[in-house]
Amino acid sequence: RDAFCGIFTALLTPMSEDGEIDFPSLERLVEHQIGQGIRGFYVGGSTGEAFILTSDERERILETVVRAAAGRVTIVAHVGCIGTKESIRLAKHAERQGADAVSAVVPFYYKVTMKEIREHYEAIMAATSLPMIVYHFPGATGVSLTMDFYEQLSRTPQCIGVKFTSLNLFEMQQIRTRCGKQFLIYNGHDEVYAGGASAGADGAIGSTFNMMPGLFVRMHELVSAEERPHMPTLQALQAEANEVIAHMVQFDVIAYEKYILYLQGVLATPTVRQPLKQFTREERERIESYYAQSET
Ligand code: HMN
Repeated sequence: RDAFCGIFTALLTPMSEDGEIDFPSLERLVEHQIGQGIRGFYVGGSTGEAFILTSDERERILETVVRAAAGRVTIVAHVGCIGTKESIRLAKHAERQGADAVSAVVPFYYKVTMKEIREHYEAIMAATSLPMIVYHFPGATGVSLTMDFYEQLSRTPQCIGVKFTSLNLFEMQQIRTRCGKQFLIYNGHDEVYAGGASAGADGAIGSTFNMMPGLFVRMHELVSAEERPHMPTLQALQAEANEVIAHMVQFDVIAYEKYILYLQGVLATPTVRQPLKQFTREERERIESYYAQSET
């Protein structure tokens, strides 16, 4: 269980200027992250631009990350697609590659009921022996999962938890109560990590950990310590992270994080894939002058 608690970086997918995957930068990003205390990687999620990659690309990204991480951290492969068949294909590939768990976004676009959604997860689980982490992101999928859904799925030992990307911490707390202590909850909105931890989250999966893993690793240490966390320190760390996040959300999350890692020399280019918006020169200058100001 320990291997699944903690800070998981939702990895970006570095790209070259023509929008093709930049594997050397991906390896550099993996290396840059490991050693900063993260527990693992969430590979090929929203931050990884999964839904605008081909399945072959998703497979090659996972292979690269597994190879580069070389057993040093836990690997969760996001295999979710809007269809069950393709999700199963990716899940089987993840198992062959040696991922530690799979995760799948709630199927979106076609309107199905909780029953079909549950059967979708059951079919993916039946296809491999890997643990499953449900990916709940109502803001993107438009699907709100019910408490009965969580409770039923959590009775299947193979379904080990949920990545909860919502600001509704009341609902997060209810999942904790309804599904029991064993069921892992990952906070998904980095700006409320400290709140999510007090609502019962065992860890977090987030995109901003690409840019600032250390802050969240420190917060995780504070909230997991035996004694009561030092609240002023916890609040100050969350405030520090949120200052960056408040600036970032005025732009686009993925492009912003790539741009910062590009400035830091980790990525070779800050390119995102079409149809995502590339930053204009004016936007780049605004970001650079913000950081130049905060350094002075
Ligand atoms: C993933 O699947 O890649 C992520 O874990 C997504 C993650 O939950 C992020 N959500 C979005 O980008 C919509 C957050 O880290 C988010 O970027 C952050 O909380 C800022 O809003």
